[in-house]
Amino acid sequence: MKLYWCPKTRALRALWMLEELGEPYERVRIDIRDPAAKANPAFRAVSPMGKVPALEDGATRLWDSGAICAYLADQYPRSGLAPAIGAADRGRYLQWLLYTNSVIEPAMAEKFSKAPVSALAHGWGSYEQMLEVLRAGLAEGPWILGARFSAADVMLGMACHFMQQFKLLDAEPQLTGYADRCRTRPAFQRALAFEES
Ligand SMILES: N[C@@H](CCC(=O)N[C@@H](CS)C(=O)NCC(=O)O)C(=O)O
Repeated sequence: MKLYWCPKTRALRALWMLEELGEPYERVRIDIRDPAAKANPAFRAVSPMGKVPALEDGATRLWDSGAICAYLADQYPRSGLAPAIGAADRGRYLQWLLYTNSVIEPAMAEKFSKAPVSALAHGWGSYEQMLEVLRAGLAEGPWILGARFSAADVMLGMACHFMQQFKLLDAEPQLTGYADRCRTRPAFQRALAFEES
């Protein structure tokens, strides 16, 4: 497998996921702020929008962090990072796996661009609703599926990590506690170390 990535981007989600997975992979660094690097044809064949993370696994090409986490967890089931199809918590897993890109990110973009909120019409409701539902989902913990860590925690945990870094969770002890737990995972620490190398 080949991961196209760039430090200080959403690619950290895929890096953490691959480190949790423990399968061999190659990291290809693409500076997305450099137009020449972004135009790299091998990269663009995997990532048509020129975005990171992007993953190549044989003939499979993915260019979205959520899709990459979903794919890896299912493709490598021995990692135990996804409940199997038919398992009782499969539905809950899928719901939360998609929450970061379908609800957290658009709600944040709306809030910080000061775009008009239309909680009824927009699939992500509102920023406040997004936080309230996430809090409720994590009420039992320690992970979003309870005792079991999964790829859904990679997506949600990284979202909380970034929100905390941007000082958006100062009044959210439950969500900062979750981000802290995520950061203690050795795979998270390894992914972070690649960013700094
Ligand atoms: N939905 C995508 C978004 C990826 C994305 O927007 N990545 C940004 C970096 S955080 C990027 O590559 N931007 C470069 C560009 O659009 O030119 C995902 O979750 O992977």
